[in-house]
Parts: sequence; C-alpha cells; structure tokens
Amino acid sequence: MSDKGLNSKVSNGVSRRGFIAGTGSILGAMALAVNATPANARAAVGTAVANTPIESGAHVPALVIGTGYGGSVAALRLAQAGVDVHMLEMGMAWDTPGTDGKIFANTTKPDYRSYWLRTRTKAPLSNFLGFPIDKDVPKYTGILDAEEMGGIIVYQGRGVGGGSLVNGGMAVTPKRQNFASILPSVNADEMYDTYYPRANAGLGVGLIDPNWFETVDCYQFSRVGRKHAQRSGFPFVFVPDVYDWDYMKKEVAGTVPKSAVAGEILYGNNAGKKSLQQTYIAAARATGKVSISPLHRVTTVSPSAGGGYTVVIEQLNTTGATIATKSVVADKVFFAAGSVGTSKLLVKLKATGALPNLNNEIGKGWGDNGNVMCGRANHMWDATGKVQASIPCGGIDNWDAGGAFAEVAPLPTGIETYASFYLSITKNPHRAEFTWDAAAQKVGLNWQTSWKQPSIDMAKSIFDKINSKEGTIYRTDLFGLNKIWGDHLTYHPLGGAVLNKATDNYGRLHGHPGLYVIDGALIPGNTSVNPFVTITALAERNIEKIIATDL
Ligand code: FAE
Repeated sequence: MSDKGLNSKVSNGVSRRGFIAGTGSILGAMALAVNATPANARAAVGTAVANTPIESGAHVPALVIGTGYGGSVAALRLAQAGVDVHMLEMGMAWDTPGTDGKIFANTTKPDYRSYWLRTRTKAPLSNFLGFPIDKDVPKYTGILDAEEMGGIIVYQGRGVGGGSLVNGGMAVTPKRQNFASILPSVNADEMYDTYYPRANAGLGVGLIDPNWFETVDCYQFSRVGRKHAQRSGFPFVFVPDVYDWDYMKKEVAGTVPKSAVAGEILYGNNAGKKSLQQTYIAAARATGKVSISPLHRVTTVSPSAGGGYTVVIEQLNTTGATIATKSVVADKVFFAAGSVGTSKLLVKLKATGALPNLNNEIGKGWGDNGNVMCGRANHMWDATGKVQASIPCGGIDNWDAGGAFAEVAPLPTGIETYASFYLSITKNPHRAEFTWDAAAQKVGLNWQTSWKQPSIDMAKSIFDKINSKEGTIYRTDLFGLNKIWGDHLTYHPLGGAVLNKATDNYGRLHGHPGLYVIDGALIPGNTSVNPFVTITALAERNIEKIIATDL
C-alpha cells in the first residue's frame, strides 16, 4: 500500500510534501489540510451508513472487536483493500442527542451518559478544596469506564470511537531516540518516514497557533505552567492535538457553540474535537464496506469446524443487561478491544481452552504508561484563569534527565483556583500480568499500588524543583484528604499481548492463524508520551503487512 491517508486528497498532500519523519516534521505536517468531517457536525456523524446490528448466524470476512484507534485503522484499510468488515463495539453509538438535546454531558455536570454501568461517578479528581465531588448517577451504558483492576483504576472510553470519545486529543509522536525502548522489534525508519506521518494525517492532528496562545484567557493556565517550567530550567513544548483549533478560536470569539472552552472533555465533546467518529471511522463508513454493531460485546472466540472462527456476542441494552446472544463466523478476527479488553479476552480464551494454542506471553507486559497526577498551589499573582480550555496544549519535558514528561493540564472548574495541574507520563519500570481466576471466573491484574512510587519520584524531579524555585507547595485537596499524588489511576493502559512476544512482529497471534491483535495491547507498557498516535501508527504498519500477505 502506498503512503495513503484517508483519501486521495490527503494521500497526495502527504507524498507531494514529502514528509520527513520525527516530531519536528510532524509539526510541519500540521499545516496539511485534513479531510476530517467538520468537527462541529456532530449530528451528522456516522449517519452515512446506519449502524446495522449483526445477525446471528452471519458469516463475515473480517470481524473487528472494538472501535478505538487500532480497530478503526484496521477497518478502514481492510475496506479500502476490498474486504467487507464488521465492527463490534460494547459501548453505544453516540450519535443521538440525549434528554438535553446534546449527545454528550459536560464534565462539570455528569449525568446518566457519563459512566459505564456505575451508580456513582468516579471522577479522576475525587475532591476539591477537600470536599468529595462524586455524585449518584443512573446506571447506564455511559461513555467513561472507570474499571477497577487490582490496585489501579483504568479509565477507558466506551462507544463507537473508543478512547477518542473521552480523551484530551493530545497527539504526540515520541522522540525518535526513545523509540527503540518503546517498540524494540520495529524498524524506526519505517515508522518515522511512513507510519507516524500517515497516522498524524489520518487523525487530523494540528498545533495551536502560538500567537493566539499568547493572547487568549483560556490558556493562561498553560502560560503560567510554561513560565514556572522555564524559570526552573525545564523545556516547555507545545503539544499537537486533534482538536480543531480554528473552531476553538471561534468558541472564544463567541460565534459558535462552545465545547472545549465550556469545559467539555471527559464525557465527550459536542463540537470541536476530531474523534475517530469524524476521521478514520467516517472514512471507513464512506467506503460502504464497513458496518458497526454498537452495544455488542464479544465473549468468546474459538476455531470454527468449517474454518475461520466462531465469535459469540452479547447484545446489551442501556442498563447493561444482555438482550440477545449471537454467534457468527469470521474468516479473520482482529482484537482491538483496547489493552485491557483484548488482554482480558485472550487470557480467558487461553485459560478456558477456547484458544488453546495461544502462547504463554498472553496477559504479560502490561503497564500504566507511568501516569501520575498532581497539583501545585500558586501565589495570588499567578492566577491560572477562571475559564480554561479543556484541551491541553503544552508539556514539560524532563524525560532524559528525570524520566518524566508532564502535560500542563487544565482544571476547568469555572472559578479561579490558583492551581497548576499536571499529568505526568513517567518511565515507570513495573509491568503487571493478567491472569485467569478460575474460581471467580474472571481475569485479574496483579498491579501493586506501591509500584507508583517510581512515577512519583520521577514527577518530583520536575515539581519539587519548581516548588522550590517559586516558593510554592503541592495541592493536597484534589485526590482525597491530604493527598498530593493522583497515583491510583491510569488513562493510558498498554500491553498484555505484546508485539513480537504474544504475537509475531505484525500482530498475528501465535498458534491460531487468522487472529490478530491491533491495539494498545501490543505496546509493552510505555510510550514515553501520550499513546494514541503510536497505537495508530503501529496499526497502520501492521495492517499494511497483513493485507499484503494474509488476504
Ligand atoms: P480503545 O480506544 O480503548 O478502544 C477499544 C474499544 O473496544 C472500546 O470502544 C471498548 O468499548 C471496546 N471493547 C472492549 N471490550 C470489548 C468487547 N469484549 N467487545 C466489544 N467491544 C469491546 O483502544 N491518549 C493520548 O494519546 N492523548 C490523550 O490526550 C489522551 N487522553 C486520555 C484521556 C482519557 C480520559 C482517557 C480515558 C484516555 C486518554 N488517552 C489519551 C488514551 C487513549 O485514549 C488510549 O490509549 C486509546 O484510546 C487506546 O486505543 P486502543 O485502540 O488500544
């Protein structure tokens, strides 16, 4: 396959301009027109081809489990190669307005749409000024899953678009010198020359206008973050994002409905953000060869007597109850249920004998991308702003010296907090394993809470120094009473079916031809920056090889 974007317009643009790889060139690529559906056209999303729930007994050439980054890349490229694809997604379609006329709930007002089958919210930031902020919500197949695994809460997006529905859209290509430690068996030249540029073009990645950044109130928090970083000798870098920056300018000007500037993010953006629904999935649907079943959860995959694989699926209603059980046959099955979803399925299928030939690497190599959060209490002269855009646009890079890359994160509360807030990605060395608990009939993860200590130490390499220079202290009111570190969670689960270990070097599962892993489960625990660009680029690389050789 040539270096193609989502359609020929992007493809031509890419090759004409001749991408040079690396983060610098990625930033250069931001100027490229991206063919995403206009980001303010939420109502039109996904209606080109209606969602068509799969029928029991169906036979499909390619079945994709999950509609996040890996799954969307696989679906698009397979369809472009002429293969009919069906995608199964346990979450909702997120294409229909709720009771307030909007598709998604605001971060400050969680409701029935906000959480996956919870009766009480589980916000990453549990307290404010010491007061708990979680509240009761009706149980519903909502958009954000706060999945409590052993010792860690793993946040994940649920619905057509996977994590792209809820994430901050920070689209970061790792520094090239770090790539060998991220994916040691992958040719870095190919990734930086071809697949990272292809992923960035396909995702619609762009960079904030630096002149506008200097002037606008909603990024005061980021300018304060930059000032403090630089005064302590740390480089501050602008970070690309998939948010439509022109749309955000219009939000600030008051000419379009506000999304990021109104604090929307964690439970979805009603405008502005180019989630996968607007990019890869829209392009996949436009081929006419991709259909999607929302509220369909895969429970079993096993070899089929007549060839291919039998896939058993539960169809859910919005209370999470199973309303039908279906069985279909697929020639090829792509596991794209996310690091946790794919790992849990594969560990169960191996342990229960459904896929007995999977190797002993299944379930291993899981990491949290070293996520740890903290806040700092600024002086009164360093206000961070009442109105903060919910989309981060910059970070502090101390990876080489201290093992931490910290995004300067917003705290969009609507009041002046004098707080600087950060999500650090750190070089945490710990890796956990998923295993099958036969008695409980479920998969567990052996992550230890104490394993966050190296991440805290690495984050301190930045923030202890800044606090000392600025004469400031850590906030202790955000993650509980007198608790400095948000060390109970991750937004970036990675690993569990690691490339070149559980699979071959292109994601083919050992022992069962025709089964593939194509999501964050392939990446062994850390990407040194936010992960979805790497997940997308790796999926682009692997599907190109699979299409060329296996189909
Ligand atoms: P993912 O996007 O999780 O998609 C998997 C899909 O499979 C989901 O839609 C599931 O509902 C579905 N699924 C799971 N199990 C099943 C099953 N059994 N049957 C059917 N469907 C199933 O996987 N990353 C960045 O790079 N930048 C950011 O700014 C950023 N911010 C984040 C903020 C939040 C709040 C969160 C939660 C994550 C953030 N991430 C960010 C992480 C990023 O979204 C994540 O790495 C990717 O979404 C993972 O992509 P995958 O394709 O692996």
